[in-house]
Amino acid sequence: MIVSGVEIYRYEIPFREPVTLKDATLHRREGALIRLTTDDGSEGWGETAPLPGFSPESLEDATDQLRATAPHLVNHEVSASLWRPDETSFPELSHLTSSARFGLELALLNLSAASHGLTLPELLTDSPRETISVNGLLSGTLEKTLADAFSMRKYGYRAVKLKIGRREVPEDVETVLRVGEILGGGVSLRLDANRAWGFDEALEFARGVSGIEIEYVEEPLAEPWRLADLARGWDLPVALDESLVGMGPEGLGLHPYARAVVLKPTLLGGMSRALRFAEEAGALGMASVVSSSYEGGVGTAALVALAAAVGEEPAGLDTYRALAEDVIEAPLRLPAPTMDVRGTMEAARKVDVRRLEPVPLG
Ligand code: OSB
Ligand code: MG
Repeated sequence: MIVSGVEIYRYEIPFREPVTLKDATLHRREGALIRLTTDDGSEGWGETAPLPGFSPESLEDATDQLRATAPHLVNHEVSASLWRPDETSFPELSHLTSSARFGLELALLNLSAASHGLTLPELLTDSPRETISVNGLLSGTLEKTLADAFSMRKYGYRAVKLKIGRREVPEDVETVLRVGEILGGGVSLRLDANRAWGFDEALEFARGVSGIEIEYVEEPLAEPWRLADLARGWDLPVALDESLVGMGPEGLGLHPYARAVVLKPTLLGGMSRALRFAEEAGALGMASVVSSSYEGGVGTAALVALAAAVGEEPAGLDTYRALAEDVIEAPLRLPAPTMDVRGTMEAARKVDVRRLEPVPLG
């Protein structure tokens, strides 16, 4: 089969409530969708949505790259061996910014899966999981955090992740202890400090929470090069997130202290790159946690596929609850502690084009 059609669209999805990321407060999620078609009628969608504060590229830059690059995919052969395309099979994609590469690669993968009668996870691996677990996200006031922790335990979440580092350390310690009490032993507790702390604050935190079990803390340090030192001096496991951006999968070997890696394909530069990170992490004994960058339904479904291919760690997809609506006809079944993989793939194929604004090609 041969790629015969390329379209690019812009979308805007309002957030239920404003979302504050780094210094920016966002009222809506904006991004681009790519649709590739073959002349037998198969289609594949991809999503490019740089995340303000986290992606170095703007949506304008990424969209310009899509407009310039997507037309070169026309007449490309869509073979089944397309699974995990790498730089050599698609040199057109190698120079792109991360979000643009994620989007175009995803459109190609989805097209390849569709034209071979496979689901995306089946294209990625021989025996994908049928359901995946989702990691509940806790943030906001203490009252809201405790109430949400209570319901997440009740609804059967296997893991929750609490954002820390935005208050004084003693307040974070207090929150973590109380959340830990509510969760009891059955729900794994993950923490994310987004590089908020100095070395001494991190140590103070570790001493404060030493009584309870914590799966890992993502990126505790404002000076990430001191992570190895910290990992030696405190008895909390560390997970890498921001540190992976700008590092190749082969660089993971330099961080043997890490318990887990948080894989965000929109920020890392695509599905195949995230898969290579997961492979390398596995070889080093680290867990791989697939995680979102506030994608819409098309991108989030791709993360579900990746999680189904990568392993059994609960995936960080709870950001989807922040979206008030979606560009697919039937929104994904989130928030939820687990997701049906096949149903998710079907839902993500039906994009409501009326909600999109066409972008002229370059
Ligand atoms: O810090 O992990 C983060 C989403 C966008 C930007 C940064 C982050 C996140 C998430 C995703 O937390 C949700 C998750 O990992 O559970
Ligand atoms: Mg993080």
